[in-house]
Amino acid sequence: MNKKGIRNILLLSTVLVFAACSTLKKDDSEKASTANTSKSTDLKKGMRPNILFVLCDDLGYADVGFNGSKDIITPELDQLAKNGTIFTSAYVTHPFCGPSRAGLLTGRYPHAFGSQFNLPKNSEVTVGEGIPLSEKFMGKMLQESGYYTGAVGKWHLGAVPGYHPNDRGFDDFYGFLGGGHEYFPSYFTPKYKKLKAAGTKNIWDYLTPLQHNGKEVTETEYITDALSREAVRFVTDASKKKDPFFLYVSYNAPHTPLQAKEEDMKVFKKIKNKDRRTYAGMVYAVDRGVGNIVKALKATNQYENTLIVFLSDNGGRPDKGASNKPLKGRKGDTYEGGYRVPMFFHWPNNVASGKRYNHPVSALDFYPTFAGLAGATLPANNKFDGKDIWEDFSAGKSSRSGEPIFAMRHRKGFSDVGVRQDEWKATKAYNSTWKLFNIDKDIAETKDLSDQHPEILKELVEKAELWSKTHTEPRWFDPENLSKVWKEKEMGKFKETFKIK
Ligand SMILES: [Ca+2]
Repeated sequence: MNKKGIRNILLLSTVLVFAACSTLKKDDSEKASTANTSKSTDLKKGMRPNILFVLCDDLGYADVGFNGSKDIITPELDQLAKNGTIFTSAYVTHPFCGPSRAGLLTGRYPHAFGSQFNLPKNSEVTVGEGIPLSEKFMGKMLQESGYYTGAVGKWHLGAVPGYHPNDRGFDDFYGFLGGGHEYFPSYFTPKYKKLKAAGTKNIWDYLTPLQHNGKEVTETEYITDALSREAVRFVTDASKKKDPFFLYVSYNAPHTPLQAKEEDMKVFKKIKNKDRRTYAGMVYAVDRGVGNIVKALKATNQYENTLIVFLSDNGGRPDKGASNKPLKGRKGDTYEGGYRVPMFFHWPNNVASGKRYNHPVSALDFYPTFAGLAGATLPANNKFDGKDIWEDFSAGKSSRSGEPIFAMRHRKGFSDVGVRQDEWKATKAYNSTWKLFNIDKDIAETKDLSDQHPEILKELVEKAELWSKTHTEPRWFDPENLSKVWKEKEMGKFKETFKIK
């Protein structure tokens, strides 16, 4: 029997054994959910797939074909989603960029290590640090287990030595260190040179040259195309190595500035609104890029043994061309539109094709899940907030029955909170009172059920309050003047936050 056949039988039998066990012992799920276990380790020993992780920036829930977009077409992503499993209730750890990425790559809520705000612009001078070194990044964990690791695109997790992607577990890095970038080199390169020649200090991150492993490069392509090209290069290089690869492709698209290629905008002539048309062109460029990476995987005979994960780092901005429909709210919110994102898994013969997985999952789950698939060891010094979902996901079961997923965003003088648990969602947003929704029946958060189910609201709010005790003081603020409000209002004490009425 060939390797693939053995793998299929192994997978099927473990799924069956697990399904049988779960009906016998009720407390199994509790045992299996212990944060630091890595239950797919035995399941997958010796398989160690490549992991291609594609992250978009500020992509709206409704802005890909596989999630129902009618005007933006994404044929390559749709093909992968169709041959894989779509997650309809996938949450990131924060409704905006930096903390969301910090949570994703560390497997821990960013509030636990003071990274609940974005690193402000030019953080190399304004902050001078990055995500604390107490956190072992996912790239490092996989690198130590023998993976060849790469990061392409936006970093936003520290722009000084020690915090650079190459220092945090990525063998190869091509991209930029700030929170975003201009898209056309024909615009940003001369502008940067002019400022540099004039002796300007601290030139804005969005204009600085891209780099490869710390060395400045002269990029000539539209940035999304450039990042896709580099991902193809990495995948091709990786095919010559004996170990599997982990590639983190972190597109800055379709984050602002809204800039698309003419040819991509032409595809969307029918879209009247110019922002939406431009945004559509930007998403289309990502789609083309993913298509090219998939072609490279096939050409190098790695497609069959690569887990492809696609998601967005937070919700979209409707004021900048995005749509999160039918979700309420937008980037930055603890309404669903802020941090529930489009996502799929694709892996031939290992991830069910043509399926939807509707149970809630968190971006925190990637760390332990990937560790399980890689047979890697989870660092012992930290408590991981997510779980290895592989077996439950494969069996179509929830991984966190009765357990919540949190989000908290600090605003000027108050904090917004979201708590998702099973079919329930409790939200406190924009300084209003707490509300409760049955999110399975009411995805748009329209019917407040807090009067009908006060005990459920109480349980979720108490859990969120308990969670808030694990937070530490922010290491930096964005905007920086928020530090004043933070102190004056004693925001770290959450005095009003968990009062229900
Ligand atoms: Ca973002």
